[in-house]
Amino acid sequence: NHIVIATNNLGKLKEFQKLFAQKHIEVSSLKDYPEIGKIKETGLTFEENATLKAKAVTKETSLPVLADDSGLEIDALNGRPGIFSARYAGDHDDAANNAKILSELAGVPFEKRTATFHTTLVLMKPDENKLVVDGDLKGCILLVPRGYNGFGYDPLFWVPEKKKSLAEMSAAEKNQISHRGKASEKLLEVFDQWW
Ligand code: ITT
Ligand code: NA
Repeated sequence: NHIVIATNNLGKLKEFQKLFAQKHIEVSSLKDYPEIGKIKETGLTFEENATLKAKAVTKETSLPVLADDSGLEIDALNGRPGIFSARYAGDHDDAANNAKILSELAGVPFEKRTATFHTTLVLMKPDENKLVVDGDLKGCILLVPRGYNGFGYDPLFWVPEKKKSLAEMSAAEKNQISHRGKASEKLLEVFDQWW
């Protein structure tokens, strides 16, 4: 089995490689298809954006494709950055995004910094038949970053049950509890039947 992951994000790709290895599913990513240009994420929801990515890549490759659209929803910011998480501070720059979140939350006490990480996955066959699953992780936005693992907003995201930020966890630990890990688990449960 071989799936193309419709992502340019190396952090996501590494997590999927680990998650899918258990099922002996081989994955490639958009790095292996440099001819596929930027896909415009013009949707208004995670599912619409994941579907746009999946459709564009299955058209180009004629292979089954998995697309991931994710984001961080911060309660004190009315759910922002949400679907705008990747380019919140302008271009896709993790450090700038994190700095923007911290400055917008300046003065907001820890107990009011609750947030949810969300992932929607769309698995699509070349006939455009799709399977949609999602996963959430609840936590809090730290006052200062902690940890060096993971990617994106991980250093800012505190998981109370684990008493660690996502960036203080190993890849395996993060996959066990994360939004992407939970969504992938659902996907893998129905994968054989759907395939
Ligand atoms: P692709 O569209 O190519 O997959 P992207 O990074 O643009 O890559 P999204 O549109 O889903 O992906 O944007 C999600 C944003 O949220 C992006 O800034 C990520 O760095 C961040 N993000 C997603 N999952 C994350 C996670 O598990 N931990 C930390 N940050 C995450
Ligand atoms: Na997106």
